[in-house]
Order: sequence, then C-alpha cells, then structure tokens
Amino acid sequence: MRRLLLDLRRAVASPARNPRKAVVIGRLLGSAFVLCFLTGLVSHYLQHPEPWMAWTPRPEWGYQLNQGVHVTTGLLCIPLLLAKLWVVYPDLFRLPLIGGLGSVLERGSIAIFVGSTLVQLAIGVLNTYQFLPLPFYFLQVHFALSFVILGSLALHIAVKLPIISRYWRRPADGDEGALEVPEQVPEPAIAAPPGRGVTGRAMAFIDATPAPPAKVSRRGLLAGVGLSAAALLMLTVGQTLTPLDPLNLFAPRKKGTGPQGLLVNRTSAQAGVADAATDAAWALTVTNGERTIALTRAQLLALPQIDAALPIACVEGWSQTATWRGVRLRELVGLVDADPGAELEIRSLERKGAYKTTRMAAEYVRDDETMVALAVNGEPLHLEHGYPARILAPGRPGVLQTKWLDTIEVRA
Ligand SMILES: Nc1nc2c(c(=O)[nH]1)N[C@H]1C(S)=C(S)[C@@H](COP(=O)(O)O)O[C@H]1N2
Ligand SMILES: [Mo]
Repeated sequence: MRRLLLDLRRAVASPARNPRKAVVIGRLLGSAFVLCFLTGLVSHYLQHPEPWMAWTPRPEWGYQLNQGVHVTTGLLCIPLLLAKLWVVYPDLFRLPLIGGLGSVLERGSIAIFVGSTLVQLAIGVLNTYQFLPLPFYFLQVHFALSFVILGSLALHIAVKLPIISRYWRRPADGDEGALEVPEQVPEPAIAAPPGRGVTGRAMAFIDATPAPPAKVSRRGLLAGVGLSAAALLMLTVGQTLTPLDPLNLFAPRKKGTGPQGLLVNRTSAQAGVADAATDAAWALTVTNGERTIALTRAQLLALPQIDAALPIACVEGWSQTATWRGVRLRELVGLVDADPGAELEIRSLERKGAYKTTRMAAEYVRDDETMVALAVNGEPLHLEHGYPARILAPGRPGVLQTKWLDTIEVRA
C-alpha cells in the first residue's frame, strides 16, 4: 500500500506541481470565490431583504454589474478549481493518509471544500441554463452551500498558512519547492517529525528530490490556466457586457434574441397567462386600504408617460437594456393617496410560479424612473414581455420586474 502510494506520487510528479503554483492558483481561486460570494449575498438580500435592510435603486446598472460579476467569477472558478486540483492531487497519496487532528482538519476541510464547490458550480451553471431537474430548491441550496464553502475555505487557509506565507511571493532563488517524494521508502522519514503538530503536517510540500522530466512545465501550467480562464471570460461575458456581445458564443443567452429583440425569461405560455393577459376586460387594480381604482390599458395610456433606458438584469447573468415607456409608479399610487414612504405588494396575473408577486420598498417606488411599463423601444409591450403592463424599476433583479400586472396594493 505504502509502496503503491509512493509510486503514484512519483509517477504524477511534475515541476508544475509545486507549492508555489498551488499558492498562486489558490490566490486566484480564493479571490474569485470571495467576489462570487459577496455578489451572491447582495443578490440574495436584494430578493429577500431583511426588515432592517435598505437598498437603493441607483445606480440603475448596479444589479447588472453585481450579477455579471457573480456569474463571471463563478464560471472562472471552474478552470481555477480544476487547475488547483491538478496541482495538488498527488498530495492525496501522502503518507500517513490520516494522522492526528491536524491532518483531519486539513483533509476534512479540503474534502468539504472541494465537494461542495463542485456541487455549487454545477448547480450554478445548470441554473443559468434553466435546467435544474433536481429535487430541491436551487436558491436555498446555493445560498447554504456558499457558507459551507466559505467556512471550509477559511479552515483550509488557516491550516495551510505556513505554506501560503512561505510561497506568497515568488521565491528569490526561483525555488518553488516540490512535492515530497522520497527516493526509497525509509519508514521514519515519511512520518512527520515528532512534536511538529499541525504546522509540521501542513508542510505537505517540502523541497525534495528532483522531479522527473516535465510533461507540463511551470510556465505551461499558468499559460494554460490563464488562457482557458480568459477564453471563458471573453466568450461569455458578452451576455451582459454589450461591447463583447459579438464574442458571446458560449453563454446560454444571447442578447437581441426574442420578441422585440429582447430576451424572454418565462413565456406567457409557461406562466399560463396568455388568456388573462389578452382579455379585453383587463384592468390594473390599484388599492390603498379602502380606496381602489381600476385602470384599463387605454386609461393608463391616457396618463402622462415617461421614458427611461433601463436594463433587465437576470440573476442568471444575462442583461439587456431597452427604452421603456409607461406611467410613473409614484404618480399612479398617488391616485389612491399613497404615502410616499409606503411599500407596495405587486401581483401578476400568474397564479403559480415563484415570481408572481413582488414587494417593492419605498426607495424604489419613489424613484423617478420606476414605472408601469406599457411600451418598449417604441412599440406596445409584447405579450412575452408582460403585456398589457409590467413593472420596470432601476437597480432591481430581473426576477422582481414583474410581468402581466394584475394588482398593485399599497401597504401601510
Ligand atoms: N409574472 C412574472 N414576471 C416575471 C417573471 C415571471 O416568471 N413571472 N420572470 C422574471 C424574470 S426572472 C426576468 S429576468 C424578467 C425577464 O423579463 P423579459 O422576459 O421581458 O425579458 O421578467 C421577470 N418577470
Ligand atoms: Mo431572471
């Protein structure tokens, strides 16, 4: 067994598999993860705010940027994680396999980190394709896993601190360290020196025997990782970053596709609203306590209209800006004497579905450009974009830009 593990380690040894490379890639992976985690938190709490949270509608591209960074950094974690695993996996065969509390912490945190990150990245990507035939709720699992990953990452960094600090900077002598691969199998040399505890064990990599001829050079590794990460970035970020739209060959969504040249998330057929939305008797109900008004589309069109160029920025990472026209929401709820500090409960004609209603905090209701949209890019709203009327507010996640409006209720 021992022999086998050592042979395995020797077989896969390569100059690119060294502690310095593990640290370099680890830094990139860690940064991508932290950015992805923070933007994920913003996205989560924009959709599910705690009572004490106050978000702001401006800048109107804030969520677009947030979500672009979230999905892009998440995607970048894929090549970075693979590269990191490639560099360090010979360490799986280190001896003793498990020894003492330090190594349990070390290996345990890595096992949890790698396992949950693989699941996290997989379900994240599947979600951007709206392909999640999984028996659980994506949001809750994705949210919870991010904390598991964060915790195990913190533990992993703590355990590896000696290596990280030693190889943080390029070693002056160019020696990037090597995997420990003893020439023979001298029993005592393999065990950690007595009394070194966590630190001793954490130094899994120590300078040792010259490695066999390179299959992957040190430069080759970084070039490979850099190129694949850059390619992934360039070929997907166009789904939200308009100048790179021509290069968007890989992302699940492509700007400009769909009715009126705008992407559609959920169709009227999927939402089961086609009949109700095209019913000639449709009217938008606006209520504030006892006061209720109902406005037909013609009556809404007869009110003063505003225009605003606003993006729809989907949690899935795509976004598209259009010129929306409609009735300023603040004025509309003014017709039922809404208090300027009131929040709204907005309901769609949709009867089931996660996005059939939305809460809108007063900051968004008050914004000059928040509207009940009736037209887009100079044409009456298409059924797939929310005809007869939809909500458009600056700085909100796409899931909250409710289509096919039914009622707007002022909450005290
Ligand atoms: N009633 C309702 N409104 C909805 C949705 C929905 O499923 N039901 N999807 C939302 C999501 S997730 C997005 S990204 C935007 C997309 O708007 P679009 O289809 O006009 O591009 O609509 C939002 N409005
Ligand atoms: Mo969305």
